[in-house]
Amino acid sequence: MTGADGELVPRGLPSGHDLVRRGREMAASLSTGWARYCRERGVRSERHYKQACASRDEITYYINLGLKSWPETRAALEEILAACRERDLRVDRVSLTADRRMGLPPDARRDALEETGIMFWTPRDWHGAADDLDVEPILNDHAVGSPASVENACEAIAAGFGYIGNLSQQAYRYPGWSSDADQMIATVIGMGVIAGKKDDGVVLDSYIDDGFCATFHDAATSLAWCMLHRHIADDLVGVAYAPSYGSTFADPMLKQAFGLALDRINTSRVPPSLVHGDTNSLEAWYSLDRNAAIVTSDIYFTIASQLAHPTGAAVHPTPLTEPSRIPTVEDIVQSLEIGREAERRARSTRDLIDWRPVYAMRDQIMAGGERAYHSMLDGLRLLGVDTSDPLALLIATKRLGADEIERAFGAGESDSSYPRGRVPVVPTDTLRRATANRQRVIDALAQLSPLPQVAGLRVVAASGDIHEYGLYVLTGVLQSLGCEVVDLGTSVDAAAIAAAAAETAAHAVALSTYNGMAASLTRDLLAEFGLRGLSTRLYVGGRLTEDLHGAKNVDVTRHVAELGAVPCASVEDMVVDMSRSAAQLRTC
Ligand code: B12
Repeated sequence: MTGADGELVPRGLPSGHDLVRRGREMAASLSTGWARYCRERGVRSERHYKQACASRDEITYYINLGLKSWPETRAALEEILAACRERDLRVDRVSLTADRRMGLPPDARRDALEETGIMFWTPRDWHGAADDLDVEPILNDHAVGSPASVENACEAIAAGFGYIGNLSQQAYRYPGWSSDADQMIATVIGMGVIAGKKDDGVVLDSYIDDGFCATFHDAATSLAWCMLHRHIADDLVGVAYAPSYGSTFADPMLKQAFGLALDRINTSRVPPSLVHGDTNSLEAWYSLDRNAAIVTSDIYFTIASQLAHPTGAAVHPTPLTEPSRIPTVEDIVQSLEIGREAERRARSTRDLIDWRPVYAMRDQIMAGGERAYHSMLDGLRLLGVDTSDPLALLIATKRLGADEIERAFGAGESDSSYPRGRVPVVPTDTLRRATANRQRVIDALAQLSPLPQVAGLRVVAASGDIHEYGLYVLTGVLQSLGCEVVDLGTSVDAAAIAAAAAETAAHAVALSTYNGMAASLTRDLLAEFGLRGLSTRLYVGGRLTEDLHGAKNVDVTRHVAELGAVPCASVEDMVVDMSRSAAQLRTC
């Protein structure tokens, strides 16, 4: 795949090394803040504190929180910290989950659609996050990797954030931002800024499940991808790079084996940010009891692995309500309580686990990862990419995309019966789960009487944000029923969806949206239809929520319907409606 300019690496790009130099120069005139959490523990940086905890057999805890603003987030954190003190629970670090608009340069933020997550509007917000409370702030989302990499890196360093993410979001697209080259240029300068602060302990964070690794089918490709990022960060830029992982890993053995493989490639010994709790196994239709069983076993094995092989990564017990809402204060405290209990049991059962099968799987992932990594570098070179230039590598891989990277450079044996043309060395949970989800819907539809008749309908399908598993199920099911699907992929703007609907004379449009702005996005998309004189039926699914009139996370299913679209709780809902209205759809 190439960019709009038809190239894998656009002509006339600046040298990546010059950009790194620029970043380092900016760092030289920036003083590094010292967060309260580190001050109170007498350590220079979080990196050093993590190293110390790992050597003391201490487990540290991580939570995610990102309400709309720092004052609102601070109030919630104060409650969480008070509840933790009262119950003697430990919480060390909080990822301030940012709104996607934080990835846009500051002057473009106000005009973009509001999603969920925190916005830092003023330097006071940044400094407040590092100083107001005794918990270490992390900026995982939408900092380095985004078009606002430089601004966000500088603000975060000045305030005293020790881990600044998120290289993995190199893969993301940002609302209204069309230049992937400018996004990657900003990323390389931002990495240079962080590199300039390496001696102060500042670390470039990368949460790998946010990017291509969320969709690789082979754990060996995921490891190879981390090796490539490590090469770019460590060897070419000179920044301390810390990949962390976890939310897409369900199988405890694979999760721990992958963690140990990541540790093996961590040649600079930078403690990873965290091991994230499994979030993807928690599905909306599960009971909380079932979620509790998943979370407990997941965190137990993660802690057991940290006790046996300490890396300094903080652990994260997933809130049980994860599938349905942004976690409340109570949800988070409950998750920490589960974590503490799991830690007690992991400590008292240290000798119960035989790690040898985990080491065997780690070695398989490592061997496949090495092969895929060399194949990536050799293959990129053959495609004319200067593999000694960090910018060229980032832009070329962004343009290739996860699917093509795995097809072209994956380590598995060729086999056309697999979706990416290769037998995975160690299959990811993502592949297994996606295939099962799709099959479940196909089987449910096959039980209906009469059978839905939608063959021949042309459907434009897109995700308005990064979430793509729902889209994968949707497109696969429609194709299996004989529809012609025009799949636009993820992070697609309303204007682009409407343009595709007009160009292809689509009979229907399917929009998947998760980021908490379902009604606004539906309104914008229907307005774009109006501009083009389209009356195409619009189906909307995913997480139909939005903050409305001061109320948080309101279910906007009714609002979506009132706007004139068809809200869907499931793919089955859409197929049944399409089948009923097939005659009408064909005449529109
Ligand atoms: C996986 C995941 C991610 C991954 C996505 C990886 C990927 N490449 O797809 C990552 C980690 C990257 C991610 C990021 C974010 N996420 Co997320 N994520 C999830 C998670 C864990 C699973 C969602 C999922 O894919 N499920 C699997 C699919 C197959 O099942 P499903 O969602 O139920 O979908 C079914 C139906 O809904 C339907 N469907 C879906 N779309 C459509 C469309 C149509 C037309 C139809 C008919 C049907 C349909 O089909 C599916 C088949 O059964 C959920 C929590 C959870 N456990 O559900 C949070 C969740 C959806 N994420 C959330 C958020 C807020 C985010 C972020 C915005 C966080 C942030 N501030 O950065 C970012 C998005 C950033 C961006 N650039 O857009 C929130 C949404 C909250 C809300 N709206 O109320 C959730 C609920 C987590 C939470 N509790 O806070 N996320």
